[in-house]
Amino acid sequence: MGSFDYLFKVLVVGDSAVGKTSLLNRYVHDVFGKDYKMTMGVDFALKVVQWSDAEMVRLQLWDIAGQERFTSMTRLYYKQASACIIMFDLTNADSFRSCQMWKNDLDNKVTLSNGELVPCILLANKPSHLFSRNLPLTHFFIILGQLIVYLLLEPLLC
Ligand SMILES: Nc1nc2c(ncn2[C@@H]2O[C@H](COP(=O)(O)OP(=O)(O)OP(=O)(O)O)[C@@H](O)[C@H]2O)c(=O)[nH]1
Ligand SMILES: [Mg+2]
Repeated sequence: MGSFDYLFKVLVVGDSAVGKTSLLNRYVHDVFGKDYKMTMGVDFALKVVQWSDAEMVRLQLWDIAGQERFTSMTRLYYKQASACIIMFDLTNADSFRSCQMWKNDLDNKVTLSNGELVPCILLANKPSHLFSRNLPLTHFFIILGQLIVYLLLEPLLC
């Protein structure tokens, strides 16, 4: 039986401090640091996943800085992306509102080789933070409501 090697370039985008670097550090190196050190431009990590006996998946994970000052530079790295994770922080409503901007920005800069939009998932981060910071439950429901409205309207907007 032949073996197959797949390579996917995955972008991770979202506002500053939502936890993009932390997610990748956990996924690739299994470490988590409490201190915040902003990403300067772009970082890169590689994760090899043995998908099946015959299939190996190589994930090129591109950690895109959320700080606006890096915008013009980081967009150069969107080229040839296969997929994208758009992240927000559950305790930061602005970071959720920005997800639409990140999605539009991505769609304006890059498409798949067949012209289709790059597939994205929306990732809500810091659930533990939500409870440890004792935020009012209304905060959570506001974000949940916005998410539901977005999911209902999104097909109409495409
Ligand atoms: N409680 C909690 N804190 C988190 C989580 N993920 C990240 N953090 C913290 O959030 C802060 C920012 O995380 P980063 O991963 O550096 O954020 P970033 O999105 O890479 O930020 P930029 O590089 O500026 O774009 C750090 O202090 C992390 O320890 C999480 O799931 N839960
Ligand atoms: Mg970072």
